Amino acid sequence: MKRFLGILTAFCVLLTAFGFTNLAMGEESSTAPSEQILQSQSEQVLEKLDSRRIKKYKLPQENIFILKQEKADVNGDGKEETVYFLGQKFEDSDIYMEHVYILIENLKGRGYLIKLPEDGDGGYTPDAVLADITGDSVPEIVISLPTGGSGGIINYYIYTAKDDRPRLIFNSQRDIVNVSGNFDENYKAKICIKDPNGTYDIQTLLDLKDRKEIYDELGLYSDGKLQKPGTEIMPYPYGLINVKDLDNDGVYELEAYQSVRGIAGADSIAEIITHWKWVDNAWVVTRIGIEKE
Ligand SMILES: [Ca+2]
Ligand SMILES: [Ca+2]
Repeated sequence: MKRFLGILTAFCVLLTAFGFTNLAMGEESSTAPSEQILQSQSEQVLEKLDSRRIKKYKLPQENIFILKQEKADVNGDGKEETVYFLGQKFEDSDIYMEHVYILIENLKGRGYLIKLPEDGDGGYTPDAVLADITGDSVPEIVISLPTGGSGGIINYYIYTAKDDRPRLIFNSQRDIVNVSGNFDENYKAKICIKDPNGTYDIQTLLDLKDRKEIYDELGLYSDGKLQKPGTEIMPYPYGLINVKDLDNDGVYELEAYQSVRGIAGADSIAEIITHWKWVDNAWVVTRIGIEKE
């Protein structure tokens, strides 16, 4: 069996190991995979899941590959389970996984399949890491699914399998701050950010004078006068989430990045960085930062 080699970075695709990146405390997370990694993964030969398990767990008959597997106590019973991260692709040469699944099986061979939300269960170079985010010393399963579009959008899901009751506790399409805003007079953009709990209600004006030439050319402004009042900015979903112990309490939090675009997709005006912490069975936003691009 191919084993976890101990290369420990969050959301960094492991080139040679099939094991999960099991995030133990004290290790640093890193940034998104590069083009080089995409290429390497396409050359990687993935093992197919055996037909016995495919039948047993009612998986699709065709092309179910083991993307990663790792032994870890994910249900908290004190014994290790085997956690399989599975992907279905239509051609062996594809790097796009149409669907990904989690399969958890105990040492006696009893197990169950976790299906991801159907509207976002595929991706390029999907990855999974194990990390305790809820603070009970039982690791959660953190899945990243790059959508492959020009926006660099990545879907993230976090599952707990505590007591063998699998539950989706983080869904990047749902657990995200609300961002809105529009262009304002004098090459400025107003950005409003609200978190789901209503703790933050931020309004800020972003100075975009450095884009004067292009905005004038596109007819958005003329000598600082907004020509198309009400032109909205375009907040994007997450482009990256790092799993990190941000407050040094021995439990992981999420450091999430989402881009804000201006007049067009290529006009990246700001990056919003939010910190998410699991407290008393719910997500709490503990910080919101805005960086001008
Ligand atoms: Ca946990
Ligand atoms: Ca922490």
